[in-house]
Amino acid sequence: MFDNLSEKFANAFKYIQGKSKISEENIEETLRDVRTALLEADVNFKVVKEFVNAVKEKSLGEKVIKGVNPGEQFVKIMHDELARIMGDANEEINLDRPGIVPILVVGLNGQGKTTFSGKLALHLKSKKKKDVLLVPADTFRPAAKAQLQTLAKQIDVDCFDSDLSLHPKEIALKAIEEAKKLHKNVVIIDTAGRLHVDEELMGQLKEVKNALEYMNPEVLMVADAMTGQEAVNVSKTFHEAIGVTGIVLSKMDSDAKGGAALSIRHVTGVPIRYVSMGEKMKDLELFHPDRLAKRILDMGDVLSLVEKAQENINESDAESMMKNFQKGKFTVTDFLKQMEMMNSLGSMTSILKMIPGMGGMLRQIGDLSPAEAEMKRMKVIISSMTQEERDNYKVIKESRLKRIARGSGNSEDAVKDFLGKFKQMEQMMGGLASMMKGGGIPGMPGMGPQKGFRQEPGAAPQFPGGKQKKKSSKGPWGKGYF
Ligand SMILES: Nc1nc2c(ncn2[C@@H]2O[C@H](COP(=O)(O)OP(=O)(O)O)[C@@H](O)[C@H]2O)c(=O)[nH]1
Ligand SMILES: [Mg+2]
Repeated sequence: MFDNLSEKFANAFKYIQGKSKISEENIEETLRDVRTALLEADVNFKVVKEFVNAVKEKSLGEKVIKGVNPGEQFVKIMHDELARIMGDANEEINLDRPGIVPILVVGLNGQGKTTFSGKLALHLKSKKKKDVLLVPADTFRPAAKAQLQTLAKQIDVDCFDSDLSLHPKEIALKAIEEAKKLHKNVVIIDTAGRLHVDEELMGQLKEVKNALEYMNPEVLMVADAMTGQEAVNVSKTFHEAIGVTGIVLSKMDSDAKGGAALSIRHVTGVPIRYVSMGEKMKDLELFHPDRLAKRILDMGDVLSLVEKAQENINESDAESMMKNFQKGKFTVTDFLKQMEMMNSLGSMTSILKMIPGMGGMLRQIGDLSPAEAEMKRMKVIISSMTQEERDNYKVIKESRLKRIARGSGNSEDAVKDFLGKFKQMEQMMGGLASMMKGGGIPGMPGMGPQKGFRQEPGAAPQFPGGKQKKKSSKGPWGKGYF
């Protein structure tokens, strides 16, 4: 998502890089390309026009700041304007009020309403410590009830046993009664959709909303980001017909061009509150316009990365790894844990994009999927290793090697290859650990020995534990284990 836009913006900025001052003439080409890029990303044309005008006005009006070049200044203005059209700060729904908060989830068919209902329930339960009741009220597609029940079970949240022969309004009212008995804080009602906006659907949703009006319900509209301007138009129609209090952009993990995210707030006036980023229940993010603007501009999103790490990484795992690391020990188990930590944060590409400046580099590298496939293969090999082997791979000789190859469905060469790579990693980790103790990174000129340590040019690199090993023709790490 946004890859294309990021790339085109980066190209557009080239025109003003190195200029000493932004002027009417030298900004023209940049603005023209920014405009084209936005239109191609399917951003609403009125939003584009307003955006480009605002950026132009600010760039020309801006005083030259010493030490900041006009290119950087321009990117900052772009960032601020992008964040502004998407809505400035994150506005999550307010649940800190007395009584039960009903949340109606609305939208067309297949947009991701049922999936989002489950994700929101999990988010409110785990992050906000709310007691949630999920309510299937899609009387149009009976299978939707079973779908929601399955999700509810998966995330361990109560699901109301709705009678689908009733009007959704009746279902909602009965569910609220039940929620009161169960002392719930939040009731999430998953409603029916249609293929297209129609009078009947709007009438039905309006009735449900009216019945709950006394409780001040939230109405969250789920819009599929892949449908671009269509999502914007449908949201506008829903808002005008029933009154929507927040928008959820779904399928943001797809290769949607970004038009919906960049226009929907501005066109409808309704804030985007959440972004749905995949089919798993934990794939839900709060919508942060400023962070998204940074991602679009390749400025990275370190805040989100840190948050993700805090949420997903098991502290005791990290601690035990750190202890091993300090001892200069690195086992296959540690390696597996590291890979799992990486995976829990998302795909390699998605993590790297959060690091400032990596977006552009990724575009040059192209596809990272071979590296991800390699990681998967390593995991399969490790899963065929016994604990003893994981703690000390050196016990793996011929017969064990055969068994691991067979068990993991790999060739013996593939297993050897993995062990060879692991040995390199072990040595590197050992080297890092000794450097932390003041030993210097082995084999790396300039990063080597600290003061008081002399090394002859061309001398064998320093290895973990201070031992000198023979230099081999295969570079500083020596030959592979096999
Ligand atoms: N990739 C991706 N797929 C999603 C997302 N949200 C929903 N889906 C998929 O889209 C399809 C329709 O979702 P569903 O929740 O049943 O839509 P509903 O008809 O609006 O309730 C399902 O196959 C979901 O797995 C998302 O954020 N990313
Ligand atoms: Mg559904």
